[in-house]
Amino acid sequence: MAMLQEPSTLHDPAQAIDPALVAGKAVAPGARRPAKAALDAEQLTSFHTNGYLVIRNAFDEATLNRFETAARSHPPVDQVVVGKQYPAAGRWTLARNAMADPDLAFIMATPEMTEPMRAVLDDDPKIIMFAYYDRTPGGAGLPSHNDYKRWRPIGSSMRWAFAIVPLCDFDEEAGKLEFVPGSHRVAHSPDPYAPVWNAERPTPPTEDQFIDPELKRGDLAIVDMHTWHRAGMNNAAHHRTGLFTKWCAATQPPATGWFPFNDEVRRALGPDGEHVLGFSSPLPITGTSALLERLRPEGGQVLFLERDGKLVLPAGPAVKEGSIPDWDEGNYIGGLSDALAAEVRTRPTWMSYVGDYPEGDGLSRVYAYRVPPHAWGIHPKGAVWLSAAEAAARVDELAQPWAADAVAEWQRTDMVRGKAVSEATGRADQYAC
Ligand SMILES: O=C(O)CCC(=O)C(=O)O
Ligand SMILES: [Fe+2]
Repeated sequence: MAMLQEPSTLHDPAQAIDPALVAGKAVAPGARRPAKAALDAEQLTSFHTNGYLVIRNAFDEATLNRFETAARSHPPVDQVVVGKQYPAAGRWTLARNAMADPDLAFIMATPEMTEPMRAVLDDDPKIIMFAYYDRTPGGAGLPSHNDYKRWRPIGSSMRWAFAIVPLCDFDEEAGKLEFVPGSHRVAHSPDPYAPVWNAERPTPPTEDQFIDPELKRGDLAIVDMHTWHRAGMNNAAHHRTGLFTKWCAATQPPATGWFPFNDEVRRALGPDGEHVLGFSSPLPITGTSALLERLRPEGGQVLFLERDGKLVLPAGPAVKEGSIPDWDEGNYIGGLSDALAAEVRTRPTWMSYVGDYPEGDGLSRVYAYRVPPHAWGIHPKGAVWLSAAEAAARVDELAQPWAADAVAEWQRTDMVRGKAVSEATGRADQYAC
């Protein structure tokens, strides 16, 4: 079967550095063009070799103060800490749509932030999440982990990186943030049967492999999606605070779909900055739809169901699954998968986000799966399999007028997609499928 892309070498330190990239290429319309290259070749090589890079004093005091003053004016309680009230010992966050304050959001659109991210991602950088973390005195640290998570909107892109700005020194007292150099080398390979990519299971590091990068207030730490890290507990008398952000390559969206930011967050980024947000909408996501594709010699065909003279995509609800108590939302694969099992008697082992399309008073989040040739197959009553061109030609018969566009979007060959799973599947195996 033809491969749509060559195997990725993002995590291969030997990858050639594109000189145009170092010069800051591909600045999107409306993006601020940096006065000089964001990262030099040595910094880029260091990021790809070690899986992290620290830019010292990346932000000036005026910028840090503006963000910090705004953060202090909002209680960092966007995430409930069960049985506790701020500022009891714990980790408190200001995140999600609570970031809709220009004095919090502006920092995400500064060239000091976006241009290093553009360089390491080798693409337009898009915000997946941004949060202010406040680990109060006595707050517990985090054990060794990596954050590539197939069930999370903030972890399932195939190319993303953390960008962290400490607002105090992350030292022995306040709690270090430590990395394992080289632990990001997780092979990515194209799935043999579908236009999606697979990440290998990582080898967990041992505790003696961590190094302390000695992060200080105002530094920018950029950390690869697969790099193992751990955080110490806060033994200081002061709060351990910082800006924690995740960015993905524009052509490699989260496989679960984006965290649904509202338009206030987009507006808070300002007219010159709003393009850096991966997704926002004033409409809620109220449903899901599936593109179940089979491959024929003439190309991909997607399953429609003939219902009352119309051609309908198999659909489901948009259920907040809650099988894993993470704070992000946007992964609706669990409910869609249950609906597919009921309606067409199949339960795809993974699904991949395609887009969000208007339906009723909200949006339908669309996921795709390609049925492999060795599958038993999907043969529901009223099945009509259409190519993108056939769907476009029969648009008057489509119950969802956008369905042909969604098929064409799924069949684009310039995107790199991952395999997302429901939270329940991720719970059973973090590296499932
Ligand atoms: O608290 C820290 O410094 C680390 C945070 C972290 O690992 C995470 O948010 O994934
Ligand atoms: Fe983490």
